[in-house]
Amino acid sequence: MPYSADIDRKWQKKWADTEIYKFNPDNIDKKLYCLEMFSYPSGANLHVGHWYNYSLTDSWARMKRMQGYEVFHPMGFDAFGLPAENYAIKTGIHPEDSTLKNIETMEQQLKELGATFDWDYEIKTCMPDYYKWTQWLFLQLYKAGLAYRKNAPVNWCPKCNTVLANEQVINGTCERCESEVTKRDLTQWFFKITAYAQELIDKLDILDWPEKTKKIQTNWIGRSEGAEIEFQVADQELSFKVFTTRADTLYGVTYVVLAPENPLVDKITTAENRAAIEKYIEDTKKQTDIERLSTTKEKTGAFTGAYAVHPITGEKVPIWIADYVLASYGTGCVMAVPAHDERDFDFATKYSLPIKRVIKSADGTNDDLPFCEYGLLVNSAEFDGVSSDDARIGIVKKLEADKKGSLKINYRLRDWLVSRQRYWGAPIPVIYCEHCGEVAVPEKDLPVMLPYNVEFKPDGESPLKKCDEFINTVCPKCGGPAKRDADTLDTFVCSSWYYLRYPDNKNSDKPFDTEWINKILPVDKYVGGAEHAAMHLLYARFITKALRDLGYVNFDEPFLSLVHQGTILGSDGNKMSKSKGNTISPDEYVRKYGSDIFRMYLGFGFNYVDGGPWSDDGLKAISRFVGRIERLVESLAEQKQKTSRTDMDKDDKELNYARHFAIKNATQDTERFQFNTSISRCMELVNALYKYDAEVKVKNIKLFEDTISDLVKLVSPFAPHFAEEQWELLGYEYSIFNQPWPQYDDKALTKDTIEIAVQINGTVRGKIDISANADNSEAEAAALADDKIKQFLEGKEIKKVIVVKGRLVNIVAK
Ligand code: ANZ
Ligand code: ZN
Repeated sequence: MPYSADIDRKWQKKWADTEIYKFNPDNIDKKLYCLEMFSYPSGANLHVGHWYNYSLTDSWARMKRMQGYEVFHPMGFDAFGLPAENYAIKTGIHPEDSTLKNIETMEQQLKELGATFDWDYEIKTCMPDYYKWTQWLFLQLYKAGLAYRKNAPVNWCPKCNTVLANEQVINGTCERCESEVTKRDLTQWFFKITAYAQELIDKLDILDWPEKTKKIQTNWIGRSEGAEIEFQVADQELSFKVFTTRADTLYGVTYVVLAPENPLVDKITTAENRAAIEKYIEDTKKQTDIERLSTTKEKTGAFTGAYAVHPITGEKVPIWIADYVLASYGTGCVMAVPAHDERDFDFATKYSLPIKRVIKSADGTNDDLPFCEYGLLVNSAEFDGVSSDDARIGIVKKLEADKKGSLKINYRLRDWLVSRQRYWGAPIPVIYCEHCGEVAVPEKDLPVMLPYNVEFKPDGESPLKKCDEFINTVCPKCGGPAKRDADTLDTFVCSSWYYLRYPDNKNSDKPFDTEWINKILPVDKYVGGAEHAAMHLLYARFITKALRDLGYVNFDEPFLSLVHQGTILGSDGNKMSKSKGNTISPDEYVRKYGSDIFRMYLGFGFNYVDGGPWSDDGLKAISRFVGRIERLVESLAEQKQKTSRTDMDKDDKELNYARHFAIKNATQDTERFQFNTSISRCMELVNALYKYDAEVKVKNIKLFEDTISDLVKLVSPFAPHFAEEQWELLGYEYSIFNQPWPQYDDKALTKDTIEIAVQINGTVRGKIDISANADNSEAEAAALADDKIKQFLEGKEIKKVIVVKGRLVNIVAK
């Protein structure tokens, strides 16, 4: 029976009945934790992207399994969050109902894909037995001071009606709906990821991750080495610090700028400037940080009427506010040096503030320009002629001695905003009591259940606020009336620790058993989209480190090796989207060709990490390839009874070479997620087998069979159902996936004889086969013993023989 979807079903049933992919914890010494980023059950179907990620990572996992690893390969659903909620809002179906239904469909499809997932370890983050522990995680961070609430201007998406983390704002717009993001002052929960900023940079070194992703994280964390310098407010007992990376420009400060949000502004603003300052503060609120930092935006600001005292010269410089200074970075105060900073230059020019040059270029080329970046200091008695680099250190040292400044490292990374004004998420386990204030829900009272009967349509307030049965409670401390926190946790909190729950998903006493988790983690291979570089992948690293410091795990990093799959685009080269009508439905192809052909095509048609535009041309080639293997298996069956040889002649050696060449290279390529070339190697081996089958009359049947069986093993990761079927037809024991992966033999790959040319007086007169490691005298002897050469030499006297090792023998004769 030629391969079809029926064969998929046959083997899927057998795999399920025999529980072949069940993880065996007793075999932990050989463990290999292989994980794909789990999916949002937001739409109803698996799309090509899921197939691409899951089926090919499964291919990798299958090879590892055959190589003797005890592969832990779980699957689950990131089931809370905006996509599910928005889908529910659109369809009018309750998020829980739609989500659970979608999960069912997706589970079914994932099974049809034919992967090695051990479904016993499945998790769904929207279920109380999971989110109980998400809430537990929150409480651990809270107790450790790593979760805190503060009032802050936050990113607000008016369409999604919720706050967004900084990472979710892309060029000033919401990453989900692309609406323009505005700012709101709200009291929100944050996780203190900044406490780990340095380690999050440093430990990247030990990770086998794509360099680009490491770079994105490093940039997102944004370490900046500089100094904090203190300025006194003139005639007042007030002071503030600025953060600068250019202490060398200190002598060029002609004014200072505070962020409009800085609380000091209110204290120092003079009566006559107050109205203008207040208006400016209001205007600033309408803008996002990204807009404020835009270099093309015209600089604006307002004068407070107050002055600051220069820490070295004692000069008085005016204090301004301007939106180009962000409240959330550094100290929120800047010393302005218009001669050497472009933004300050624009600002000073606009408001006619003085510009004072204190650096000249080393070669004097741009000294008549209004500003230059680095060079030698001028106009600064003590540091005259000193280079920018040296002056930076010298000036900070001088300030340090006067207690007016110190070296300081800043990070661009902000704490992670985790509360959302939405329904479909894990409720935040905190209670507010009139007497006791903020009270954490005791762990024994977890989970704080998400109620079902809630008006979840968003109106800017947390839907849970209007749910009386949820919001009203009693204080765990004093028993008095109290209210629950009405916000839910960002879904990225659910996914920041899910890899820790999989291996112990049924534990009802703890989120996971530490001893067990320390054995099975870290994840050895993690595969998922590159778009998670600055969010999920950073959050998960942070949570692992926090749990390590709290004693729950003993490793530093959750994901040792990371691969990003590429994106499959529509055939028009655009991102697949329903509105463009360029989406590909895997289901149709799977029905028509079977899962394996679709899987193998995904592996063959693209470079895994690049992806590319869809085309189904290659599908037919894969279909033919599969048919060719089937015919080889049939041909072998027919010939098995025939007379056979057992020696290794030239043809046999050639086939054996092709076999071991394929094993070596396909293994290496699959290991590196280079599936396309791995499959090409298998195709080459099929060609070699066809040649052997057609040309060799009396075959070495054992060699023929062993080569076919190795071939079937090599393709088995990509076409698991098909390979299982061929394995059975070959008459071998179930299952191919319990077989060892083929090993290549280096000896078969070194050719034992080579052909070299024989020249007489510089003219090629013949070719001889000699042993590949023959030395010069053996080569010479072989050349002289050759009949044809002997004829040429008849009657001549040999004067000299020159051997070029491995290439030729030249005989000089007269
Ligand atoms: C004086 C100066 C002179 C500066 C000069 C630069 C060039 P990075 O590298 O990104 O850390 N700055 C400090 N805090 C700021 C804030 N809250 N909002 C906007 N800008 C701020 O940048 C540090 C530099 O950005 C600091 O060094 C400061 O300007 C500015 F020729 O101080 B500099
Ligand atoms: Zn109380």
